[in-house]
Amino acid sequence: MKIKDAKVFVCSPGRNFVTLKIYTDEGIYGLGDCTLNGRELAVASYLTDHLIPCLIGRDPFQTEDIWQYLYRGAYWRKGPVTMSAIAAVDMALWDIKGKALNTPLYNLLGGKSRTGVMVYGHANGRDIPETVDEVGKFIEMGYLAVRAQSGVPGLPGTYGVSKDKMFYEPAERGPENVWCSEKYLLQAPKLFEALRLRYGDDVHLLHDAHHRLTPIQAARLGKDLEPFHLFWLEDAVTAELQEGFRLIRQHTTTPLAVGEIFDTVWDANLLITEQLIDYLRMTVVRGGGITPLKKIAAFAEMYHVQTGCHGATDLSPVTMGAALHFDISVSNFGIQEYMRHAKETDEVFPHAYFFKDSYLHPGEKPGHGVEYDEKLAAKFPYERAYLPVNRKLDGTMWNW
Ligand code: KDG
Ligand code: MG
Repeated sequence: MKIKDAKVFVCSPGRNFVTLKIYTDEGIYGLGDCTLNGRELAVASYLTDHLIPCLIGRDPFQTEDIWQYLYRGAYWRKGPVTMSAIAAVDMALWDIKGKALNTPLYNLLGGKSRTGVMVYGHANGRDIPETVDEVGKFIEMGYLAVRAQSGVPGLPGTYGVSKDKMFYEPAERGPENVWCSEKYLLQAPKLFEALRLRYGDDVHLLHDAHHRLTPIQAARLGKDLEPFHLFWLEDAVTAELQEGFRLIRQHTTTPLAVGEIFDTVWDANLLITEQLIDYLRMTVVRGGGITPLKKIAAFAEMYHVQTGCHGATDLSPVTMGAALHFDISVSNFGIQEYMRHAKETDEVFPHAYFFKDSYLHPGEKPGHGVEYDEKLAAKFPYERAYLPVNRKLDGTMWNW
């Protein structure tokens, strides 16, 4: 079998998505996601102008060699544009393999290690009472784990809080956001105290600080949250300085998750080998595809670090499908994020995965089980988009 052609599609059914389709001379094709929120066209160009010409004529079963060729062979390594583009190629090739062998992708990754994939949903509210009620809606739907984000008194809005509830854009650009760590640090523990009072100890609760704290502030938050035994505290600090996590770890037993923006294992090398984190958030699209993610999971397993793939709505259903096959097969799976996509998105990307009896299941279709309706997608042209920005109360630019 040979790769005959490949095309990149950009569409916006509710939000932007970039999809790669690789065609073979035997009529089988594969799909990959390379959506990079706010920088979509850069990845599309990297694929069209640089990677696709190198793929033609190659054997699509050679996932390892093709990955090495695109990564090592470029000389220029890493970076979200490069790695998202390589990820799309890798996802599409694994999809082709599954289709050619007529088997779901998980069978090529070691087979099922569990019956279903535990996921967490996103609950948000303008204040604590509203957030507590929203968490209840997910528990009623059968979720075993819920992420809770609440508005902070004195701040007009904050990360993860939207007027929309079940379906919302996690990175909606509006007026510039305003941030105050001191106000937030007073509020967050009260939210989790209220949640434990209402729902008891069984439900897993998660929280995302979205890169806004310093290590010592994160240590304080982790300590204050200990009585409410979170499943994880995510992205408490920006993680360019991996050593910063030593400081957090010294002070708290709250489990730590990080890595949704990491693009190779080198972003997490120290975090893993020093056991400074509990969950690694890298997912298939950002981490360069299934080929490297399998290796990273095996490496993390040696250091008691579990997986916790990013699954916000800016990752397309193709990434979700591929991630679920990965999740169900790796032995050190922890949890999978699951923000439901809008109806238009699901219609453009019909998929085999489904939520049933509290778990998400990848389905039994050959490959990753996600399709792309090109005709329908053409009705939703690309719309330029940027992620939000954040400033402190005095106007200083801060991390969003
Ligand atoms: O594009 C950015 C989003 O994917 C991100 O803000 C969502 O932090 C996020 C999460 O945990 O889902
Ligand atoms: Mg996050």
